Amino acid sequence: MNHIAYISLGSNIGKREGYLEKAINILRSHGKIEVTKQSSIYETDPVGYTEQGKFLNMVIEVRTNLRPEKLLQQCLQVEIDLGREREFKWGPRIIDLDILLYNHENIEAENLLIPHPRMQERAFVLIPLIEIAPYVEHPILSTPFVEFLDEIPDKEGVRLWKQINGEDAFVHSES
Ligand code: GSY
Repeated sequence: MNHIAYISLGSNIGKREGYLEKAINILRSHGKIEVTKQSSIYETDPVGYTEQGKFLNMVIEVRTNLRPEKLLQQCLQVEIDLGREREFKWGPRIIDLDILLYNHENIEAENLLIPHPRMQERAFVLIPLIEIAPYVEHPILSTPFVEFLDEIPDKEGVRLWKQINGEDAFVHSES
């Protein structure tokens, strides 16, 4: 697997944790994707359209032989497999997968922008990303992501919900 990518996952409908787990398992079952790291799960206040439920968010690192367009297709397929319907753009969703980074590349395709355009402004992306990739730099701005954290206002809207690594492993669970 010769490419490394970071993917943000979010869910704010139904069994949110279950959807995150299922999404990761579907990715894992793909022969050309290896899930190499996963962040803790954070409960986060909705950003943008705020009249909706709280999200569970996390970030994973994958190693893959897929080019970015194929990786995007696979992410969309996961959303379809889990039954996501295209709701209105900023509204609630059972699962959302966004490719944040692909190697150190800057990709501007019609349906795919990498690095993800607003990733450095979103605490619900930055906090889990930094947990698993503390030294990674923004490919265009050449700034380590950890340095963006001081500048963003909504950090208190991101709360640790389930720690994945470490001793106090399970903070919350949804049955
Ligand atoms: O961009 C992903 C979907 N999304 C989210 C999200 O995942 N988490 C939070 N906290 N707010 C969000 N607003 C949108 S849209």
